[in-house]
Amino acid sequence: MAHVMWHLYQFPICPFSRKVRLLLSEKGIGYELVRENPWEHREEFQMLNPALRTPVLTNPERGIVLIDSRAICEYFEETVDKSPMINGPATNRAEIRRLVALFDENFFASVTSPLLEERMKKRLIYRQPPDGKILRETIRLANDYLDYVDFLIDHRPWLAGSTMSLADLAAAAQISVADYLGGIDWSQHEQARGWYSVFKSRPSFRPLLTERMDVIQPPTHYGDVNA
Ligand SMILES: N[C@@H](CCC(=O)N[C@@H](CS)C(=O)NCC(=O)O)C(=O)O
Repeated sequence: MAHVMWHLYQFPICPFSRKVRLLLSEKGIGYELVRENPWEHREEFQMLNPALRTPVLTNPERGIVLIDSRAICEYFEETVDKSPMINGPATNRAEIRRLVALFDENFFASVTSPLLEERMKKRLIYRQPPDGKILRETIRLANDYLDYVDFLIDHRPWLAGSTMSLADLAAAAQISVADYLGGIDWSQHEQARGWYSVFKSRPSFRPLLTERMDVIQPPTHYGDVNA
């Protein structure tokens, strides 16, 4: 691997860190992981990012600190030509950005965030059982998003158009975390499953699928590239 100069502060099932990791790998940029549980409010981390959120990407040699997955992705999109991820004519770039926002904002708020709360934070921080009613509701909402992915993939090879883009990376990052936390029922979603299985076998995705959160285990199909 090339000389590593980037350090990514993250935890294994942070969806925004996953999006950044997918983008860095697709662009061929080496990085090292630094494990950070943002809810622990570590003082050094708070000095780095007062918002106390992951991902944070630093380059100590060059004195660079990048914060917020969108800012980070756009930084590399603007500085590295390889594998453009917000590409095509302006209308296509707008479509990519629409779908990135749909997954980063809406899917995260309705599905990933409640799953992280119920299955991870209640276990690790509050020592409480998950709320079954909330879990059922998130699975139902995730299903609506997968219906929409089925619809998109019926009309185009990739989510935003004819080539892979940041929209695919953002969606796969959120969906993979929801899948890890048992929030995805793939049974009725042939097109979404086909699109996702292409991702699962990409070299950029493989390392993510083998990492585990202590205590919280994913369902058996999660890491299986043939599932
Ligand atoms: N808009 C931010 C969102 C980052 C975010 O919400 N990160 C979560 C983890 S997935 C976090 O650090 N939450 C603080 C906490 O859990 O205490 C981005 O795109 O980077």
